[in-house]
Amino acid sequence: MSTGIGARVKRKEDKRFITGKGKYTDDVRSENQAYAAFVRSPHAHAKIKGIDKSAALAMEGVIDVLDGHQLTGDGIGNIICGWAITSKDGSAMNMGAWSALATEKVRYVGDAAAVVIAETQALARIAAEAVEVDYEVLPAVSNAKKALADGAPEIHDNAPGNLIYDWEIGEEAATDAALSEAAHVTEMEITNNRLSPNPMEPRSAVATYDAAEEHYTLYTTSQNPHVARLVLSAFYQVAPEHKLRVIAPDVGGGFGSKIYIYPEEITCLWASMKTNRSVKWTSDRSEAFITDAHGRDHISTAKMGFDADGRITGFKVDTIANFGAYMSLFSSAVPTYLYATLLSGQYDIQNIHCNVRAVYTNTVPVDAYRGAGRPEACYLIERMMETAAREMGKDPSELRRANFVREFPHQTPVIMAYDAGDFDANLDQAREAADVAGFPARKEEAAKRGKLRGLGYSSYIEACGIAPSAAVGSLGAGVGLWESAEVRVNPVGTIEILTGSHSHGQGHETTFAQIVAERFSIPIENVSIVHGDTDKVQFGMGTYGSRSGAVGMSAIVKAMDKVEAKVRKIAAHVLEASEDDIVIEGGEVKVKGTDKAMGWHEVGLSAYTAHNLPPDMEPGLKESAFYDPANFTFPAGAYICEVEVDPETGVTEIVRFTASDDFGTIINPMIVEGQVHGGIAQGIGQAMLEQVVYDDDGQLITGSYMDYTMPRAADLPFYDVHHASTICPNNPLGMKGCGEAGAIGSPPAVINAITDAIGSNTLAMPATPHAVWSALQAAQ
Ligand code: MCN
Repeated sequence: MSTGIGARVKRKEDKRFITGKGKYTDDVRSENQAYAAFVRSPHAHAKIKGIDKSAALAMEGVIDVLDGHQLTGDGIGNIICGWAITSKDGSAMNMGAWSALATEKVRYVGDAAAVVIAETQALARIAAEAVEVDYEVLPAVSNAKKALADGAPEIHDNAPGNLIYDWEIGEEAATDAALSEAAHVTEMEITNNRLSPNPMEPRSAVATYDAAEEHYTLYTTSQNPHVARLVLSAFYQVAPEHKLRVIAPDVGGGFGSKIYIYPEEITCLWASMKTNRSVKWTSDRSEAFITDAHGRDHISTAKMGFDADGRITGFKVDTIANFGAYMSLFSSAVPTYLYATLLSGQYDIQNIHCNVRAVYTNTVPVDAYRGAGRPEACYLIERMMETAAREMGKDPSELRRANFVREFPHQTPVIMAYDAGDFDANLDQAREAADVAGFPARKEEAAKRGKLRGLGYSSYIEACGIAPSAAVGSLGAGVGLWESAEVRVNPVGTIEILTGSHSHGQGHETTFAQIVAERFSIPIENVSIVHGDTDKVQFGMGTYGSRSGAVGMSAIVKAMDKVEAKVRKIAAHVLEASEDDIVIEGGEVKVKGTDKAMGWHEVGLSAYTAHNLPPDMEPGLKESAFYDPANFTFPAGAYICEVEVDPETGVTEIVRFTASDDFGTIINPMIVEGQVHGGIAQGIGQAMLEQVVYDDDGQLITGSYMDYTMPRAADLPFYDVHHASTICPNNPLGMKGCGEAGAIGSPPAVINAITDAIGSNTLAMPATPHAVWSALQAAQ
């Protein structure tokens, strides 16, 4: 059975995961293990007037109680946002100070004012309850629009009116002119609901300080351990890079929420030095709801103008983005370069203008969550397209076709240059698989049963594998967005791949091994993937933005090119042939058209024994590469959702969900389908079930699974997933990312289907039975 590119290889890593043998951060136990529990604010906004630690310190087994003044006094720096956005008036963004332990003020429910270090986790938690923080409660604001209003409580002194930045992209005057001359203008106010990421494994950190070596080791639930080390070292001054090892072992999902360096890891590292103990903290689910970065939370108004033939003439958007109480690591980039730059969708739109105001509120910080900006853009465009089609009496798929980009490369007016795609092919395939032609009959049959049936489309495009580094640097990014890889051929021919990507559910140990096994014609069992340890892997930018395939695997390909070049030289020398005649196949390195061959393992051995190498060749067989792509990749697709609504109750069932995606070259169709299934499940969760709710005082109403509804198996349909691929011209494998597509494309398809069924467009996510029923009543 083939295990190469295109093969449905079962995941190598699943053996340990499904037999309970995974090694997660919370499984790490050090000899001198102590435990941390944070003293968290019950108020959304309050001054800290004093902290009385005496009762907690008096408890037997409590090692120390540490506060923010001690932390800053030791020189630990503030948490930063790593992407500088410049407002349209040229001013820098207003980044308020964020100390890992609050000093003067707490700014959201859950903000930590102190930490208890104790002999057991239970004791640490009990002692944290005994720490008395004297708060002076201040007025709070949780809604972004209200935070911008006159007289709203101000959260950071250096952010007047709670405004972080007021940014724009595109040509406003040209867009206004296009809208004023349009034959039809569709106008909508659209909210993108706030979500909590909820990976299966909660966040965790185990920090150990070795006083003799002045060295720190941090095990943590990170998607990017090298970036964590860089930031911990360069900005938070926890330790110099060569004195800090960060290990992200098995990580049980992240969905973006484990990209960031949170207060807890910083505090554990510092506390391990202060107490000379290994300090462990593991979040429980309640703590995750009030500390893991949330996602989305946009309020937008949008106008889309059309000419008489249904061609889009202009698109104008005004967005308010809720950032929560502090600016998290990549927060500033999400509603700007990951959102507004995607507002052209799959369409040829000459005039686009988008204004974004980023706003502080007394809520958990908001940052990237699966899709990050692109689901918000896609939802906006695809709700507008469907609404416009209804208003103009046009078929929604025909309106889309009238506007599809068909020539590539295509430069949009909002930075992105689409490199390849065939949007018609995806739409055709999805329509056929969804049996759109048979929909009227199904609708009629449903009506006989008293049910309302609806069908909704979404033609999405997204950008992943953010690149190139020079371009993102010019837009304000504080890091490069390349990836590195090292290919180590061992003396007996087995291969270790050291990658800067990090797998936390995406199956890298399998797909990465597939391309290596195919290239060197060796069994996939002979390839292992090493990731997630700054002491093993030279450097890496980690996994987010569906970059590991397009960028991480490309780095492996580049390193394999170098290995192959050396293998050819060695074989040509030993077999006395020309390098050009060497082929690698069937586990051997051969001379084409002859019976002269060496086993793959013999080449490895030759490289290490070095008894018979070409003159001047270095011994050994390991090569590395850093790969910086020339452009993003642009996955795209067409999703069609069909629903049935019970008009008596508003209960909605997704009866059919069809996807046709373009992910370029597909390495492992089974893993890709799994990614699409998971993404769509999260998109359906956003569309129908999930929403973080704060009351006006900043108290979190949805702080547990009793109130925050995660999709369960029974809420989800079977998915019908297809592919219609175009090859990405910007990376050696021709791949496009697949990890976020489902979450980006699916929400508008669901809401378009429900609004089609109920004949009312005034429906916001999540479309709970109550929301659907209310919209239905309002329409009657
Ligand atoms: N792949 C492939 N062929 C393609 C594209 C990808 O076979 N044309 C394979 C890749 O080799 C990889 C997987 O599909 O094994 C996903 O690849 P890619 O799209 O490059 O995404 P990343 O590996 O970079 O993963 C990040 C992406 C993001 S941004 C989020 S958020 C997300 C997601 O992946 N979080 C996840 N999927 C997740 N899946 C799980 N189980 N857990 C998460 O936290």
